[in-house]
Amino acid sequence: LCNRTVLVTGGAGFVGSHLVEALAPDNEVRVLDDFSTGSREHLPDDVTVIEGDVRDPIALQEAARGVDVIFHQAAVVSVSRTVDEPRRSNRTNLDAGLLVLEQARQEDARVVFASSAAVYGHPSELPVPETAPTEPTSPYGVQKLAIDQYARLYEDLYDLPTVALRYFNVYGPRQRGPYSGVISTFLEQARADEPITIEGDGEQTRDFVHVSDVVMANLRAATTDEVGAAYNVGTGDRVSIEDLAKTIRDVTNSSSPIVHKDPRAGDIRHSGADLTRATRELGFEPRVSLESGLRSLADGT
Ligand code: UD2
Repeated sequence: LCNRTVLVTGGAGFVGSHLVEALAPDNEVRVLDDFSTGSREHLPDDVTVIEGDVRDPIALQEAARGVDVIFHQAAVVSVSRTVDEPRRSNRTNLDAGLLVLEQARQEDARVVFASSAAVYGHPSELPVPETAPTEPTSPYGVQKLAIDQYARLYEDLYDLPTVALRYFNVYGPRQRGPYSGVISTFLEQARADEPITIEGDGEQTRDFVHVSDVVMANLRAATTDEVGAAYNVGTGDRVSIEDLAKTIRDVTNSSSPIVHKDPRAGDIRHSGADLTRATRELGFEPRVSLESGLRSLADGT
């Protein structure tokens, strides 16, 4: 993407900041972020920062004025927080998403949405294609599914170009904090030579996709003609949490023991993306293998 004016909501966050970094050299980039979890340190100097809440129509209007593309990454990403606070999280994850769509209509801008594998709940088949039944198991999944469907509908009803990207388990640099995902948790534990804590038997599997590949999917989504659709963003490979723990211990040369605790309530057993549609219609092909992604994380490169 080049010579465009773009808005990244949640641009100071984990995925958002990597996207901003990729866009900034060739585009005029604006970031709307409330810095509740994101950080200014992640942002290049030449981006315009609007500090504000995506739920605030005035802030959004200012941020979106004249843009060609909105990458909507702002969200409450903690699944457990959405379980504790379904209405509050709904305002950020769904109401704000609708506001983004309305603003995009005003500006005639394309919208690329961060959706989630959470829309599938317990997948009915593996790998799971976009056409599989959607039965979320958390408010988070319901909120992401609703916005994913609104995105499609806005293309249908108003001819607004929209794309929803259903992220699987994203990992990479800058992911940290209590809700940040198993890879960053295991890495911290391994580095400190503390026990690596597997929840449950460790036989559950996930499709871990490197944040640089998620950025690539967003860039493709910004130009594809195949709009009004949702695409899986994963790798197509699944790894068990037990194997993940061992690999992380190896790449960090850690002497951490691997221990098991109680399984997480409502945990999804297996999750993996069918990339047929994303490959065919977006030209999306993930490049970073889990092994090399983990190695570079461990080396800090
Ligand atoms: C991911 C997404 C979430 C949502 C969901 C949809 C992340 C960080 N979260 O949740 O936003 O899209 O998929 O289904 O990508 N585990 C351990 N030990 C730990 C931490 C986790 O064993 O210290 C296990 C956990 O029980 C689970 C697996 O690792 O089986 C992955 O956990 P996660 O929180 O990284 O991600 P997930 O798949 O629950």
